[in-house]
Amino acid sequence: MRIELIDTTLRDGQQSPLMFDSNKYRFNIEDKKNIVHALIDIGVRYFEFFSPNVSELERDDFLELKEYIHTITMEPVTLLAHCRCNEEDIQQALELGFNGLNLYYGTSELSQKYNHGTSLVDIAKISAKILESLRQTYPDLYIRYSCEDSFRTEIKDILTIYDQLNQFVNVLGMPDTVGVATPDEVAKRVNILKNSYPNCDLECHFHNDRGLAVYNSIVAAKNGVKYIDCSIWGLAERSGISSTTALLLNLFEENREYVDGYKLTDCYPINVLMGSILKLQVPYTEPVSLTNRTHTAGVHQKAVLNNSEVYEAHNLSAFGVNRNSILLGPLSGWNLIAYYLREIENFEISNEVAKQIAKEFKNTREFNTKLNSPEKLLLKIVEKYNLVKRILPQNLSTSRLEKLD
Ligand code: HCA
Repeated sequence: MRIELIDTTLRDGQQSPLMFDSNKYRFNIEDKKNIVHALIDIGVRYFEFFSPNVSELERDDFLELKEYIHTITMEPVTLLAHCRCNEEDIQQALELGFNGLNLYYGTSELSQKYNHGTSLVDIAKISAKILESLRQTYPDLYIRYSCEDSFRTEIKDILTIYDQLNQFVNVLGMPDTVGVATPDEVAKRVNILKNSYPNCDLECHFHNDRGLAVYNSIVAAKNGVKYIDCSIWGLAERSGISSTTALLLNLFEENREYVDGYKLTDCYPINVLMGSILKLQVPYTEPVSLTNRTHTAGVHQKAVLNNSEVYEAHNLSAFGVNRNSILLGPLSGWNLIAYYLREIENFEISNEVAKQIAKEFKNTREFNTKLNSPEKLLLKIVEKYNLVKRILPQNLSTSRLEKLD
């Protein structure tokens, strides 16, 4: 079964502290169009937006994006408003043209006490009443209902609520709002909900406070969850949620059917797109990144020059990372130095001389000034050796040999 990714880059993503760190605060309409376009190209068909009452700007941008999306795909796309389960928010969303609702109500004891002051009994009663009439008026509307902070809400309390409203919704959610879920608990709860409500699909939203968001998402998928929330770079409140491309990579590794119809080669470009919007490098923790094909230690570099699979287990070029990177630096060994001087600087150099140069290069203490790039330092050392440069024909001088042999 294909897993449907629910993109929330434009909702939870804009709640990320990185928006502040990058002085961006919010995506502008061009950013949003580029993001949505790239995600549609990848194959995402579900997009979550703020509830229209969050701000006029978000409201206006949604209207423009809704029109824009129709110009880029003929396929059905579900545009979800992330709304509190109250009549006013729902009404505004429907008037604006959303064709899906991601409704939520905080159900943990903390939420009952400090967020809204409503008891579980009342949450169930209020929500069931709203949903029943919503379903009557809009028989085809995509409706998801979630107990927010599910993993700090006792499962019996979730069942009490979902028992009363499952017949009115398409999807029941299980957000791990503060990132406390563990894989065992995810598997257990998914199975309880699956068995209790066979007519509803399930959706998960995992925060990364313990670094488990992607792992929990995979466990959810393996246990039968159809919809998983994610965002580019995993942008979301605090340390975020599952990153779209990390999720696709892991779903792919687990079971090819999960990623049926997704254009995986667009994964790295979408991470670079976010980098260009935020003016930041793709995070080094992103699995689908050039960093993940970058090698610094001598032993690694030598092996990778011969066969990159020695230190690259995942086929990241299938995810759009089309090249790898070997960084000349203080940990490089003579193999890379010989390679660099022969193939890139065109010097005639024996292995013995390369070894001597490597020794000097590794022992230099000048690596940490910005002015001295490792390449400059190396060439300074090389000057003393009076090496001869090969003169290459013009047409060859730009086509670099990428292997030692
Ligand atoms: C929030 C909380 C939320 C909602 C997730 C959901 C969470 O930012 O309002 O409704 O699926 O993690 O619970 O992101």
